[in-house]
Amino acid sequence: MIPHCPLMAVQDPLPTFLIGVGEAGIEILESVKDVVPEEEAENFDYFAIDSQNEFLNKSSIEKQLYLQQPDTLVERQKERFPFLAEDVNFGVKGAERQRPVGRFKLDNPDQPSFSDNFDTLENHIRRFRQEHNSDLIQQNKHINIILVNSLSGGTGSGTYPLLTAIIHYLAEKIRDNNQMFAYFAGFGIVSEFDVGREVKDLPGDDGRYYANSYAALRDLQRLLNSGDGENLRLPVHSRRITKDSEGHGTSDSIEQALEENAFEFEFPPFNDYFLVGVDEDLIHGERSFVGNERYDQVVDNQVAESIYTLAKHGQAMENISGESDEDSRVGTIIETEVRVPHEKLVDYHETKQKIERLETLLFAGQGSPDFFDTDDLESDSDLNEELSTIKYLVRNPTEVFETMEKERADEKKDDIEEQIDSTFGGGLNVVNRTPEDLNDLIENVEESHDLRVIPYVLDEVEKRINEQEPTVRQNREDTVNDMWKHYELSSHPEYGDVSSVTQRMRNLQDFLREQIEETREELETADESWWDGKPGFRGTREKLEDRLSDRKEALEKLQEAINDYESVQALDEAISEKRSDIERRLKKKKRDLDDARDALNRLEEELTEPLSGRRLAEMPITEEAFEDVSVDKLNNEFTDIKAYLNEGWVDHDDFKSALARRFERGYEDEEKLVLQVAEWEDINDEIADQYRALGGEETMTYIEYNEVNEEVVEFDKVQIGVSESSFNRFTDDRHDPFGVKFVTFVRTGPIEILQHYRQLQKYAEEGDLDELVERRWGGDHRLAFAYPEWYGRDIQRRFNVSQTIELPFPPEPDLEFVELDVENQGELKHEFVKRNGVVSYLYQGAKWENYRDGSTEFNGWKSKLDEVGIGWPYLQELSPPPEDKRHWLVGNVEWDEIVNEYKIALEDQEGVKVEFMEMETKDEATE
Ligand SMILES: Nc1nc2c(ncn2[C@@H]2O[C@H](COP(=O)(O)OP(=O)(O)OP(=O)(O)O)[C@@H](O)[C@H]2O)c(=O)[nH]1
Ligand SMILES: [Mg+2]
Repeated sequence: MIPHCPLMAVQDPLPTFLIGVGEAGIEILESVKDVVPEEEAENFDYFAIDSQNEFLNKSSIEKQLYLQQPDTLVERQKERFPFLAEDVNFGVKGAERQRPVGRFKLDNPDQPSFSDNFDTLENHIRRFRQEHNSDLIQQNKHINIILVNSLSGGTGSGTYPLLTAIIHYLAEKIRDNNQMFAYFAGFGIVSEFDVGREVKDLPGDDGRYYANSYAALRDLQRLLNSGDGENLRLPVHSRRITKDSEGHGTSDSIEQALEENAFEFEFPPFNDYFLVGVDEDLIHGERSFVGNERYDQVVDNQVAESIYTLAKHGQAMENISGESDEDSRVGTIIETEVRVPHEKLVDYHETKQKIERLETLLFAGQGSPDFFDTDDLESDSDLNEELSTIKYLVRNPTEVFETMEKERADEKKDDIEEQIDSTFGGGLNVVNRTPEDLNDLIENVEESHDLRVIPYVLDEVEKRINEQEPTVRQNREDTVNDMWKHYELSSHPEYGDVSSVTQRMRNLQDFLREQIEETREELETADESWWDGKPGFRGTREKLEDRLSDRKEALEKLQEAINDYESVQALDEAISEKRSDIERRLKKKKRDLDDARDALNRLEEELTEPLSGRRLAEMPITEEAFEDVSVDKLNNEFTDIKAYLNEGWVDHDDFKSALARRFERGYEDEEKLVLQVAEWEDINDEIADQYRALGGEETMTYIEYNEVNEEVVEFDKVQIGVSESSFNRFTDDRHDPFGVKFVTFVRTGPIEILQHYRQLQKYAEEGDLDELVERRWGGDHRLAFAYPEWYGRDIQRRFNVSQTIELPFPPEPDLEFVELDVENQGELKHEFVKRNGVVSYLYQGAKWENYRDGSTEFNGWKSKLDEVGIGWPYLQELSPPPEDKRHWLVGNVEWDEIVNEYKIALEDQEGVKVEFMEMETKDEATE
């Protein structure tokens, strides 16, 4: 059981500036945006950096930096960038898992150049700080800067040390200039695995993830140990080129940030660095579900919630997070939640309502006595039954009213009649209506009633049409036959040879049109005759004019009869179309009903037996909650966890167990694989001492919930013992009333103590990492290193770093000054060669404890060789064979020749060009 812990006061989150780099970094920033409540949004700002434009384009984050493919001929540049191996490939998209390419895209001379990128970042951070100045001047306040990226890709992982250098510098500047604390934390997503696995069984199908993780973790180790005796230097290579050639990117600020084109770390840059493991099998391919959440969401939400908690309770965080100048620890985070699935229950009841609505709509006819006698309904299957119901409903529209109370049904019918009357009227009115009128009517009725009364409307309209149809049909027939007779078309040579009414109708039309046309032509040419204009007589023109108007009248009359007939036909057709339309729409409703029923079943399952996720636990809901409960009641009365517990819809005991389990999860080893400490017998004393000096492992849990739930959030079921100082409870009225959140921060160190790190190191040493990158990097994992300057020749050699160093030319050593525990001169010479005397002398010069010469200033080559990563064992390795040295001792070979052999070996074997400076002896100097 955890001891009682006083509640903490709530505060606004501290101003927090987040920088997300690469796909993983940007995704996580998006999750933070979702997690931060709207009313606190202004305390957060986001900056997305990627070398892949498509990710930036689809991101909702406005502040962006696109690391472009540099224009300058990359081939020409390579030799000027010691971290670019000769065979490095620049693809078009992003850095394609190549860390050195990521670094180059940030540190390159083109636009945006490194200096431009520096300025952009500085401006964003400065502006953010200024915007929050008024909050910040209040006591105890500080600003957070958080860098998020994966360690196993190319862009985020390859740029993070250099970005860290910039941010570290800017954070220091804020601390110095503003008497304000700037907290700087990093979150690194790292490929996780069970320690001890064969490399071929590691998750995921791209071995570069592991090589990159290893190199990035080694960089992290360098960063965390910086200043321990020696400052860590991070050179910016593009600046040499920029300044030489074009002269841009030389703002004062960057000049101040750099010492001879390099950042210097006098102490570890991070206040905290958190490693977050991902399983490459689960995060790729088909998105895997872990219980109730997708795996990538689990990880992203965990990080997002932790960042939010860090921003919100940063004040307390300061007490345990690192003092940046001495702490070289790393951490991880575990976030869990217990929730009452209120939203899902609301959803359940809304779905249930929807189903009821759809059922009434679809099965209105089921109440009628002869419903089940229908032939269509012989099949037993529900599906056929329901589909038949729809057909039945459409064909038997009055059934709809059978399921209603008589009074209501009558009222409905009356109203529908009225609407039909006002659109269609009765009697001959129908004849003048169009299908558009029918559409309007249907729309109006559907709006004031619903879909299922439409077949009734169609029936009613059809009835009226049917009443009129015989009259209209008879009228057309009579008109045609009368005219046929009148114009004696039966004997017409061209038109007379048909018998059906429709054919006769068409011929009559043609005949009349032809007559009209001919008469018009005749009228145009006919001269006025003597009889024209004389009363009682009809002249030629008058006769023609009479004929014309007779034919016109006839045609009009005919046309009218035809139109009446056709409009009735058109309405009839529209009605059958509408019937099938309604049937289609009802079938669609039927599908909606099926979907809703499925959803309801799923919801019920999720609510009664929720899947427990790794992050999120949802409380099961009891059966009573599924019965007759209105959505309104849910929304008004079930507003927090307490209400659910009081009503008995969630079992209080189960709830307390869930709280205990989620709390304990923060303390379980399997939840913090990347931070597991190696077996004690594998740890050497020095590391063990460091571990103890740093305070071993520290755990701090934040428990957060809404204050309305205070009386029901209890921890009496917690089984593990934890000290009072390792957790805090926070309540407020802003927190989600349906959830309790646990965020656990674990810190330990040094990084060498971690089993995960040591396993990667072992893979590297035993050639397993090389095997993993067989296909992509020709079996050389060293290509994962993007900061070879920080490592020895073993790594640098892969990059063919060509450098020139100036070495003092060593004065010939005199055996007189050599002090060894031997008696005679012959033995001394022998021992001198045997004990690497020459190498020791060259390496340490007069500082070598066995050499006592006060007359030269030769202090050895050590410091110069360190700059190019050549340590004692390398120098020893490239020494000329002992015989040569023996020859020199006996005077057969000149000292100059021996020294020259070293020069040649350094050039040939290590690619380091040596230039000798002449040494002054003390005597010369004083003369
Ligand atoms: N948490 C989390 N991890 C992710 C996500 N997408 C990719 N990763 C992990 O991130 C690593 C790959 O790094 P990315 O962020 O894709 O790489 P990048 O920085 O964009 O670099 P390049 O694409 O190689 O230029 C792998 O370990 C993935 O498992 C994500 O959405 N969330
Ligand atoms: Mg990417």
